[in-house]
Amino acid sequence: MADKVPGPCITVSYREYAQGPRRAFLRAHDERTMRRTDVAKTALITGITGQDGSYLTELLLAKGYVVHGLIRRSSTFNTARIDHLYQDPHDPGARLHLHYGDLTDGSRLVTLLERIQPDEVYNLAAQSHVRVSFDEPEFTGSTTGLGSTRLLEAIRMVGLACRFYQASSSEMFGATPPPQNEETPFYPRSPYGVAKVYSYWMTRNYREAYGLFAVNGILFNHESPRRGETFVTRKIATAAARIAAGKQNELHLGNLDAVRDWGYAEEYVAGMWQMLQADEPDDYVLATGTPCTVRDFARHCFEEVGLDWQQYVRFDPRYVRPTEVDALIGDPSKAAARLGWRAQVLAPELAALMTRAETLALA
Ligand code: NAP
Ligand code: G4F
Repeated sequence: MADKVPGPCITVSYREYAQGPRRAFLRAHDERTMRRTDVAKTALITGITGQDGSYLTELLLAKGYVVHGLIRRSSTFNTARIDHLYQDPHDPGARLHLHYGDLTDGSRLVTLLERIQPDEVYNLAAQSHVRVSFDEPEFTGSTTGLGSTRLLEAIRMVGLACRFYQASSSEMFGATPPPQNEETPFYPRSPYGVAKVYSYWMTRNYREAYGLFAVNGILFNHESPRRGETFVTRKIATAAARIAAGKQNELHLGNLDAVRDWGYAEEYVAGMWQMLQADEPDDYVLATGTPCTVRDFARHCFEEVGLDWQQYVRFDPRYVRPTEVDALIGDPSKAAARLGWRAQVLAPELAALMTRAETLALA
């Protein structure tokens, strides 16, 4: 008796499946990989319109992948970060394809996966703003938490032997003091952090229960000129450039004492890809290993435009969180040793490059 478990085109015997779903998954994966050696790999990215999604798309297209992206239907266009990568779907050589869908819509994920048959799935979609998660805890739980389960379960239901990347976060460490690495206990301090911890464990559970090649990238803060405007680094860089250009007078911020480990997003998406190329699925921290306060990041940005930050920054309690994460400083030594991944750009250079980009955009 042959059962369609777990590959859509690969059958394994019931006896083999009875020996363990992990073994069946692995054999199906080996067969699928062998059949596909002569063709380009296919990836599905959720959150393709976000900061990381846009850099990852560039990276995968440059590597020859066919890239499919999940985008949310909205009444205005939300594809600004990937517009420069647009390819006419009528072009037979097009390698970037966008599909409407949402992580809150599980049946859509099933039909899409069935059609796309990806080799790699990068789950980057999330309500990713920590402060907003206190205002919208239920929506954050549904997208940032359950969304990952819907996607993992869709992969299992379709029977795909793909590789799966979960965008886990240093926010999961929360109140646990630094340095934080893969062994550090989680103590989340926001609905966002709690939802990410749930997704982290669901990813591990699908790895252990079904043998899925599923990994958690535990990424510390990473920024770029494409960062959302309300995250603190982009907010500061934009304000510094605008104040220098005479277009703004003040910048209102919350907690200046918070310590973060800020790196450059383009380098971090390369680490995501490296995790999915490893021989075995495992979880990795990506970080620079160096601390910087919000205050110092502001100083670096204002210095780039020749101003003293203290003359322009004002405190506004509306940006203070009900529970704060005081200090996140990552220990990326496992990723360095096993993947050869290392961050090159540190906070002072990052602040300067982001502020220069804002200044250029104003010109
Ligand atoms: P981002 O810029 O906020 O992008 C989030 C993406 O998720 C956007 O494409 C957004 O679509 C999409 N999205 C939100 N809700 C969705 C839903 N219900 N269904 C489908 N798509 C949805 O985030 P990012 O900075 O690129 O981060 C990528 C991932 O890494 C996120 O999961 C984030 O939580 C995680 N992470 C980020 C960092 C960091 O420092 N950047 C660190 C650790 C972990 P729209 O464009 O339509 O809003
Ligand atoms: O830029 P933030 O909003 O980033 P946060 O909360 O660290 O979260 C980001 O990094 C996580 C990884 O650790 C990701 F998982 C998450 O998706 C997101 O990308 O705030 C950074 C710090 C906080 O301590 C905040 O309290 O800056 C402080 N802050 C001070 N004034 C402010 C402000 N944050 C924001 N957004 N806006 C302010 O005016």
